[in-house]
Amino acid sequence: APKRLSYEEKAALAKNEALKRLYNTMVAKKSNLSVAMDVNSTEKMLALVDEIGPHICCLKTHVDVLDVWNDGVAKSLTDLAEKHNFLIFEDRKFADIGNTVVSQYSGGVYKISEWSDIVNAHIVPGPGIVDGLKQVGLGQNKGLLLLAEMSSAGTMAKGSYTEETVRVADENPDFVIGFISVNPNSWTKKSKDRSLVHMTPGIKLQKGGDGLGQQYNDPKSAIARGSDVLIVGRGVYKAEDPKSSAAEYQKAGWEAYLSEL
Ligand code: BMP
Repeated sequence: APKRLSYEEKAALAKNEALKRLYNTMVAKKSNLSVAMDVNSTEKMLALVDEIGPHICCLKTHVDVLDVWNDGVAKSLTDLAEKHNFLIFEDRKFADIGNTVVSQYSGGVYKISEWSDIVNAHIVPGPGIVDGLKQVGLGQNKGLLLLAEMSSAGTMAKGSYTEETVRVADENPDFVIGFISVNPNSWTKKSKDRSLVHMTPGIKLQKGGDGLGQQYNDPKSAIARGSDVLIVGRGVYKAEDPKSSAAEYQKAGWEAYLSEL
């Protein structure tokens, strides 16, 4: 098998500004941790992000679960991103035709393209969804992740569907920066582009599930399966001490990465 590339090597190969920035941030902070701060209170979300900010390379948001949203909240978020040096990934999971996602990405109440660096999309509609999102995001140096696999039980994103995401990514090297994936080593062999990032949700130090389909892997096994960035939600924000939990996941993820090189 070809040797695994370091984050520095991937940064050097990256064709997209946001992707380069992500790898450079990971190297600078020694962090491959992305926290999913899925709390409903905007006030609590901002306070927790300020606490755990030093430990993450990327904040994953679900803007539509927050109880308050306005341009001031967006500004607070981007200020925190600058203060702690992390990227913002809005986990919007776009899934519509190109023309509709143009508006969903740039307009509405959330104006996602104004404050996020990275968004993601399902390829269910076909490649037109990438063309639409690219129309908005490329000129602003944004990046797009494709959902190649999901962490939930019974996911239909598998087999030829997963492989199709590789084809769509290879056709859009300027804008598609990688994948949401769970077991990338099992299907990425055909990918030409070794700069692409694999971001993996469903990570917890204690394996198990949540009673609603989530299936957890630990940091070490996720990295061994080819993941680059570990996404942790409840493992951090439900912990008694979110900051020390984030530090623990940062250390576990980074040691797992170093042991793979
Ligand atoms: P938690 O670690 O609390 O289970 O949170 C996982 C996060 O990752 C959630 O924000 C969820 O929406 C997201 N996610 C996931 O769990 N599985 C996927 O396949 C894709 C996701 O975006």
